[in-house]
Amino acid sequence: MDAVTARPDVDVVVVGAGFGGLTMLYRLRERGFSMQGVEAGDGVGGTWFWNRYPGARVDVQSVEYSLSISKEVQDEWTWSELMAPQAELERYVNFVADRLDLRRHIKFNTRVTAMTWDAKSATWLVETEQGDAWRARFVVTAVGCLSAPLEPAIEGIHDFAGVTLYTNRFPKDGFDFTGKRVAIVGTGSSGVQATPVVASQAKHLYVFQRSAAYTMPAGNRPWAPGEFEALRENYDEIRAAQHASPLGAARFGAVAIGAFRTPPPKILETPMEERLARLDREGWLAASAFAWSDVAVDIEANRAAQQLYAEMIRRQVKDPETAASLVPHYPMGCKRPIIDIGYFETFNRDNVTLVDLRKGAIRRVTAEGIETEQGKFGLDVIVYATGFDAMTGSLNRIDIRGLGGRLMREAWLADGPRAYLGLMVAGFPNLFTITGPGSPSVLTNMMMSIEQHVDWVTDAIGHLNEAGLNAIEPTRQAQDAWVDHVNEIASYTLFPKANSWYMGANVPGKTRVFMPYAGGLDVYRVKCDQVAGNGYEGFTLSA
Ligand code: NA7
Repeated sequence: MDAVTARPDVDVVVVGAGFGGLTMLYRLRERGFSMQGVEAGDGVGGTWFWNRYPGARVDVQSVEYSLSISKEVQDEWTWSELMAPQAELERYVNFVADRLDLRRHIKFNTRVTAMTWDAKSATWLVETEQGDAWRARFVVTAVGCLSAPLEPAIEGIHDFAGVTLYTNRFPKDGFDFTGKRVAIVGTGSSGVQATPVVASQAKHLYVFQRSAAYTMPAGNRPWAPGEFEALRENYDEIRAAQHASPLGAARFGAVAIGAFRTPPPKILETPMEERLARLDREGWLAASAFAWSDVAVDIEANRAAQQLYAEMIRRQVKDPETAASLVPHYPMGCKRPIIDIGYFETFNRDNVTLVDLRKGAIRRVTAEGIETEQGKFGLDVIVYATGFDAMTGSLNRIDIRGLGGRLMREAWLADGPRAYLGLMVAGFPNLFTITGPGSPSVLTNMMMSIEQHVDWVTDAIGHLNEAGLNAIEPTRQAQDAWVDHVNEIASYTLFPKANSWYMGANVPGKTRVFMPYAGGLDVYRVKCDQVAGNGYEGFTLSA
């Protein structure tokens, strides 16, 4: 195709058909734009399409982890319990796609491999592994923050003669662990959620733990009679509370997230007897970073809360050695908090063994099982719950070439990802990144963050159209100032103190920088609105 004379095939290409991509397509169609959705999987759902492992469940209440863009969708869908499991979320996302008639805009089984900006025609050429090529005025990536799977760097991983499974690409029809000797490698959210379910089926389950996790009971339950119907009547109120919340979620789950901005007492100013009395009264909540106002910002306070957390584990897990191994060694609240259903109790079962890799690491995987410095484990199935190249992985796996042919992943190599508001990247005009690095994204209820980004992007494209303009790009000064601000906010927290995927620390060679914006979705929303209201401050708009 001749770039100079190239004409766009569509106004917008939207990459990804999870909640972000679907919401974007819906909003663009409302405004009359032509569009093409592209999705690597054979169905909609993104995270909820790929992560079909047993026990997978959302960690926000479903009435809040749901789309507010369509009254029909909101009024017609019934959640079956407080926090929906994966299968229900997958049914919901399919319902959304059908009810809003979005499927016809999406080409499935199609993986975008390259996007190239052509400055002369002010268009992107989007190419796929399957040989498609679309030219578009704008591209919106809705590729997810946790969607580029990480293969663990373990020797011999492909030598295993049994069944190898990955939580983030779990078989659609599930897997029956009955009678099997099973290993779960990894104790992040996926490993923790899968453990009790796999343990209930397997002959024996070995949980291979490199870092212990901070996890708490989800407090999930079915609805009381009439409870959901009453909530559905109240959606306006629920949405308003979500909008006012820094997390995009205002209802209480396992922990009192709604109390985020109402300072609770300081643990260091609370005598030990009162700390323990709170533990007796409130259980896990009293052992969380939400219960004390100094735990997230003061390392001494954090250590005090860790002691309460260790005490809670001792109260749950009968074997003292296992209980001690389950206590995390890094500060509380620096990795994404996990909520579970019966995780610690699972270690009281006779058919479950915790393999604490801090006492002897994995040497290699063999045909028969896993060999560690502590001995060999014969296995029939290995389930890897080893995580993702978070926030940037899915973008960096695409050859995104902006002005001057510069590759985005190279632009981000030295200093980590740099983006203005997490929405756009200097040198990459007309490319919007839904829940991109530098936005609140993974620190919030993703559904609210997605909707906020989608609305902002739709308005920005609409504004360019109405003004007869062709291109929008952030200035380097605005981008630098925003990245400095993101880092400054992170420096007030203990987030940078753990080797987390927030920091890129789980990917060998990845630059360590705290990627999401920790200032709260409510504050961020105001900032984005101000930027747009001031004529897209910090952006260059051109004809
Ligand atoms: P996470 O949270 O990144 O967890 C991955 C886990 O796998 C974590 O415990 C890792 O230990 C462990 N891991 C990774 N590589 C290895 C090797 N080579 N050997 C042993 N253990 C390993 O991913 P999840 O899928 O659980 O959750 C991701 C997010 O999805 C979650 O936060 C929710 O927001 C939803 P490590 O901590 O690196 O020592």
